[in-house]
Amino acid sequence: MRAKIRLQIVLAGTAMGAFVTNTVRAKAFYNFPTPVTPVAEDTLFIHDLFLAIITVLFIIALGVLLYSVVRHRRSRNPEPATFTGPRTRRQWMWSAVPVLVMIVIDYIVLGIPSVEAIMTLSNKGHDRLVVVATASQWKWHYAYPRYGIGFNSVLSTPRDEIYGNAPKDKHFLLEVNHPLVLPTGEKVGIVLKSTDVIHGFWVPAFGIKQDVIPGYLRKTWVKIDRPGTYRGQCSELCGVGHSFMPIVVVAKTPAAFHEWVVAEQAREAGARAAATQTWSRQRLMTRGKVVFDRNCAVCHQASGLGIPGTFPPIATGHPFSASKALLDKLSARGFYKDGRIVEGPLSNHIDIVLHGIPGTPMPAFGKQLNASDIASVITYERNAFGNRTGQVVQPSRIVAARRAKAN
Ligand code: HEC
Ligand SMILES: [Cu+2]
Repeated sequence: MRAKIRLQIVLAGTAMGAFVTNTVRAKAFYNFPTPVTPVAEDTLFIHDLFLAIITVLFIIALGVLLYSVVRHRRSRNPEPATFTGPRTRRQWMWSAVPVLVMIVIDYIVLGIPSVEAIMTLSNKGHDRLVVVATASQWKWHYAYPRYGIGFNSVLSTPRDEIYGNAPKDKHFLLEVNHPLVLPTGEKVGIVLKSTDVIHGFWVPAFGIKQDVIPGYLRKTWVKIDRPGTYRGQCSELCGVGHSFMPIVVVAKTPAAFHEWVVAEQAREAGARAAATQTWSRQRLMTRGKVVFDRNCAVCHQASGLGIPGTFPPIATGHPFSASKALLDKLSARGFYKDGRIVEGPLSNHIDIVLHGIPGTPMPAFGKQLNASDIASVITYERNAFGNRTGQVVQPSRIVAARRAKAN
């Protein structure tokens, strides 16, 4: 009997020992990712401190419990105690001391670092750079007002991996066509906006998880220690594409960052220049497919068949079964009288892509895509998926449509 109990204690002790060494080593396994910002460092520090304290308390409490079970087991002391609460001074001590210990732990040992961490998080100091991150169903748009650049950042995981037809990459669903690029060692303010529903900006290595609320401006900040690629995800369930809007941040040294800014400005200037050229049909179609797959397929599907009830098909001959409210909005613009996108007038098509369809999930792409991309995607929609209008839209027409609406 005795030997058995002793064995149990030894086993429990070993398990606990393994647990403790594991938490100590956890850094290398399933702990937080290595922190790279002051906020993340504070968070990890508090987490480790808390874990160390509760591990010690847990061992003490479990030890006392096991000791009592063995020491006062029935076979040794069949008289049950009749304890009715603290009476003597000593009994009061036994009750008061743990309460005091908890107060010290909660309000001092953990309280002070916690308040400090919250103050770090709400640092109002000067930002060397401000970027605006705009969340929409289901992508991010990053703008750098100071440099006049901005771009969409959309999932780049191939569809075959998503649908299980190809082996999954190491960064499955955590890869984008165009990451957010930030300089290291500088305080960067990140202003967060949403164009539709609540999204969440979450990058674990930064220790940041900020809800993005439509109609409000939220702000957070980072000061990244070292160059690298940091991956995160939208952390608020925001619709069917919720898992398809990761956040990828590439941190570069300030010098490399400025090189990137210059290259990016040149790329955007190139795109603006391209918008003044006349594009061949082939060029529009090739670019249009890329733009469609990146920006439209999340809803209208790469097949162009849409999703009944929610997202209308683009492909010809597929009627859209949806609520009257949704259908009315389309028929008001000449779309979907009998399930053919090609019957929608071109000028309305342009208007829909530029300005979206208010009151529906169809987003306004006017500020997210450049004129060439919008011209390409409209040309593509009107000439792919069995749609044979033969119509070609030049970027200059989009530039003009934008201007007309702006006035
Ligand atoms: C977030 C989901 C979503 C995305 C992304 C999206 N759409 Fe739509 N789109 C919709 C919905 C919903 C409607 C239908 C609205 C209604 O019923 O009034 C629609 C309607 C349309 C229509 C008119 C109806 C039709 O199918 O003929 C066109 C054209 C269109 N979208 C083009 C685009 C293009 C081009 C893109 C990409 C640049 C795109 N959409 C991206 C949701 C989306
Ligand atoms: Cu989201």
